Amino acid sequence: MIDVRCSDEVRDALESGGPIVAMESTIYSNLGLPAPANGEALDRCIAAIRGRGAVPAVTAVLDGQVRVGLDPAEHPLILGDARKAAERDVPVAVAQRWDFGATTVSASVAISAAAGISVFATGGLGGVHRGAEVTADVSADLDALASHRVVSVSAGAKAFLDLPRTLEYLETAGVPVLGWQHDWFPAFYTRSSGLPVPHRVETADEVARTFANLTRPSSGLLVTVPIPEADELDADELDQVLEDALAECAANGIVGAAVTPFVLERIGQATDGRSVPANLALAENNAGVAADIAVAIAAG
Ligand code: PSU
Ligand code: MN
Repeated sequence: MIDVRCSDEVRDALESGGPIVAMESTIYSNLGLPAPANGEALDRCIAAIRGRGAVPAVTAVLDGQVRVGLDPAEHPLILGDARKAAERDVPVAVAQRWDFGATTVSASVAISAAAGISVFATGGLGGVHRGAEVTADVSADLDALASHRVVSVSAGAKAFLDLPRTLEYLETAGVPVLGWQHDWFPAFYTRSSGLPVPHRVETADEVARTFANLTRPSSGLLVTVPIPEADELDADELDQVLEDALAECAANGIVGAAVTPFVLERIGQATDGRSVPANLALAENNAGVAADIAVAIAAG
């Protein structure tokens, strides 16, 4: 099993059974948000988690070490150039002593489970890519949700993915999908994809009770939180941007792990930066909801 180095604060919380919210590092690196929004996102998510009574625990591979919980002085290390580390890359990043392996959702969920952390917050989840019937491009995030006993909180998944198939995958994999005070699966920048969520929940206690009653010893659940109304973007405008970005990927042979960072960059450019504040707002909102859930789980 992987050897995880926790910060003192995270270790203390683990020992006392206190609430902890794990975070990924890809969204804060150059593969996720542009500077300086990435640093602001990190600060706001951490503040949201602390403000709701939980301990934030950023995950990353630094200098070949799997880390959970960073000292603020170390934050600059995750705001720059990164190598993307999905779950399967983590052992390689350790063996080869990568300077900075930026954890995706799948890596973060796996590391959370290894550390004994029950709740993880992110912005958007990876999923089944459009055209996956040909490319077989299905994010490892989905398998990780099915394989580790962790609650993941996200604003659904971006509309450049195949959202109906993403929901089908989660159903097949036995992952409960709970809509946070909302009936629809969110599409990241927009509150609704038009697809209903299988179940709606109103409170963190409901999530905690669902988590306590999962039927499998090591599978997780997904809580989908819609972006706050005031921060939502226009769906029609985004559709066009996504079509164009995906066509550009196809034309330039951009495939596999490179697709998501490429499309994210194009969305940022095409929406003239308006996608960035929206991304920050939803990530911060998710972090707060995740903290409430962690508090409810810790209260047992
Ligand atoms: N979706 C976003 N922003 C992101 C990602 C996804 O809106 O930064 C990142 C997350 O780290 C996610 C990863 O786990 O991309 C999924 O990549 P892939 O599609 O290659 O599995
Ligand atoms: Mn992929």
